[in-house]
Amino acid sequence: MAKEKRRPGVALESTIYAFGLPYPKNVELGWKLARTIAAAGAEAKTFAVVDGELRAGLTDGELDRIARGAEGGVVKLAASDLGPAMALGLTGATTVSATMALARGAGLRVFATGGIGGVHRDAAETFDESQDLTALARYPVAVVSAGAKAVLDLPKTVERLETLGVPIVGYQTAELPAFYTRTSGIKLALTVNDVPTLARVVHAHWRIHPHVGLLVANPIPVEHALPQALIDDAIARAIADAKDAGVRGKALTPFLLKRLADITEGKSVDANIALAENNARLAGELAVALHALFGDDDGPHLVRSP
Ligand code: PSU
Ligand code: MN
Repeated sequence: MAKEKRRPGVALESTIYAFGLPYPKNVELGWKLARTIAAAGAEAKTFAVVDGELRAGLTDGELDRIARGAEGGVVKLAASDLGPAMALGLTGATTVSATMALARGAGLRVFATGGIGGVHRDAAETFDESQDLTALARYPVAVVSAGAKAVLDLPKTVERLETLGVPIVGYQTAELPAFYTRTSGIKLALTVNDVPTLARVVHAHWRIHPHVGLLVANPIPVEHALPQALIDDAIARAIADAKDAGVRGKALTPFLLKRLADITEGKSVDANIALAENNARLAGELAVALHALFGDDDGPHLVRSP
């Protein structure tokens, strides 16, 4: 069979729908992200596991089923959960790590999400660090996100990415964005201001490190950013509530996002939707620009001898 020609495409995760946003706003966001990516000239593919089958692209019915989350028997899948989920016929939403693990196999180099997982604030005691971090070091995908979720310890998250050798590229920002807000006080070593330059950075990175991902940090649009005091207070309350309720591990991130939505009366949900859309737009543009640089050529171009 002739090798299928690659087309610019963007991977989307499904945990943001199943465990990050309320129904039916999550389904509507799924449709919206697909339209945004199409408008940029690329094709969106949402990843999930449906009855044990790996999917790159979901029907409307499947998206709806995934978006109902735990109530519909949907489980949360990190990269390490994929094999067991296939073998056992589970239906699950893919996190950033699981989506990264699958994206290149589906011909996709670019992935849009809201914010990656990272090092939790009490990690010194709990050791709770998201598999998203090791996935970035392991799978060659450019992940466009609004930084890491603000409920995390952002300085530790940045340090861990540095240890893992994952470049963080600020898009039109010199600071790591903090998901609901544009700034974190954490200066980035690398800023690019336009998509062609971003594509050249990603392309050059893969000449040297063909198997390592990148994090593109794209701040929430100014008009959708939440006031710093409002979100700081809400996060402190949500984390205290999680401690009181003894929530840990896989359940922690979904619990915190749900509490933030309640405490902010939906403002965190609106901000999350706005930043996800903003990331989808940049990811679509990046996918098109990278396609022009790579064409169908997916091989590494290593250091040349004189
Ligand atoms: N970003 C969002 N909402 C989310 C997530 C990220 O805006 O729900 C999800 C992603 O799927 C990410 C996961 O991979 O949270 C991280 O979970 P954990 O901390 O358990 O690794
Ligand atoms: Mn965790």
